[in-house]
Amino acid sequence: MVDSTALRAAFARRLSAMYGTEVPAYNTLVDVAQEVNREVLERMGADAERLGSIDRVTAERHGAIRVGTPAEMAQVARIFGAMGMYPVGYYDLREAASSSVPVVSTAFRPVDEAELAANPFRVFTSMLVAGDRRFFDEDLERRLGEFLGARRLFPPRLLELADRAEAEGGLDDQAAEEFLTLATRAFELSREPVSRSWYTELERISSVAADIGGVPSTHVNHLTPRVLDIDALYTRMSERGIAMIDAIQGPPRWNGPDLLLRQTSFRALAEPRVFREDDGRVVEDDLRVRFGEVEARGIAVTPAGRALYDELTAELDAALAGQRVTAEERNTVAAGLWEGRVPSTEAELVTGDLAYFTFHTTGHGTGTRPASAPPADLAALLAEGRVTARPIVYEDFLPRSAAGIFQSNLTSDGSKDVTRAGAEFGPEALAGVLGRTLHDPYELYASIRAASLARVRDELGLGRE
Ligand code: OOG
Ligand code: NI
Repeated sequence: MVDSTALRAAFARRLSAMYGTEVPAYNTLVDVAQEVNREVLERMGADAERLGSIDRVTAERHGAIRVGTPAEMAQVARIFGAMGMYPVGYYDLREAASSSVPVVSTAFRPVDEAELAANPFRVFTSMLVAGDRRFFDEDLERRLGEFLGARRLFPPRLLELADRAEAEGGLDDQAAEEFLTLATRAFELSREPVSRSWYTELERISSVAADIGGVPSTHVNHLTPRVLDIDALYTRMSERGIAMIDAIQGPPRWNGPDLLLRQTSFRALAEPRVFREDDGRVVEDDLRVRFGEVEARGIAVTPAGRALYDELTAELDAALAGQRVTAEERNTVAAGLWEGRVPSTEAELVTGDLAYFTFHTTGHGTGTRPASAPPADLAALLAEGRVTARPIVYEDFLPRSAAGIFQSNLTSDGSKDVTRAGAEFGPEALAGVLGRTLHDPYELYASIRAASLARVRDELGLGRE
């Protein structure tokens, strides 16, 4: 029996091998990330593994895919469900300033602590909102519906195996092999001809819409390795002559713990694609839609921590409004803001309830009362050294960075008619499409924290709260 954890790990490896043959620069990115990770491990020892073992980090990837309809989204949920990946979080990229990205998104990922530790593979998945009048008029919505309704992204056999795997917790060896082969193939770049006029019509509105709705199949948009020092990686990729986007997205490099998520990418590459012209001729041309991204993950923050992050981001924008600054200058201003306002130690993040941690007994009571009963409150337990805190890594995404990633790789500005009202499509609607719970990331982090506190109370004989 190949269980869902093993299916997920194997699928991540196969996608990685497949994407490496399709986009060789991805292999360079993975090589450089691993080189940097080895150096960080040598330099920092055990501290380098504070946010995940080196084995986890080395294997860790996120993918991004884009689908066109609720029916396709529901099928994706079944395929990932087979691999123990469930929808977490809601991202509305339509709202991103001035951008023409007519999608809403979620991330499929494991939700349990042990599953995340075994293999945290996650896939950022976006769905076109064809009913949004800021982007598509009624006629185009109808034609999109016809085009998308006529294509089949996932063969019935793949979906059947997915359902079986989810119901039974895995597949036998032969069925697992078939499932993995079909699932990987579904995300390969297709050689099927793309209608030039249809693609171009959609591209005028949004290159993301064209990438999704202009082609008869789907594909991985990018696959992202994790790196322990993204600043070092950025410099090294540039030295290798790979054109990176201007900046590292997310929190700045600063003098304190890594929080949330920092990401950067290299620019979309021209890839050969087959087109059918209006006169019926089939020609080879190229498209720039796929790219390589890399990320450094930090500690998950609580709602209060996130509010602080958003506030500092808004202040940074205000401070730099109308100025042309380099990425380095921007980082300096951001780091300055952070240093005054964000605690620079994990201990203060714990006491300020700004970030998520798990708690563990240390087996000793240093401090002043080694033989006495442990104090009941967490702050005292930490102060006495009876309990230690370990950070919980951020497993999710940042909408602004996601918008930035989309944006930096669009080939056309597209057009968005902001005078029209957008279509309502919130988290409840997305959950309805998925036919499953759309998990709230904060609740997941909080429950991992709560489970660790319950263990601490048991181990110290403190009784339940
Ligand atoms: C997804 C962009 C978002 C991230 O890492 O924030 C994303 C896409 O381009 O389809 O992958
Ligand atoms: Ni990404």
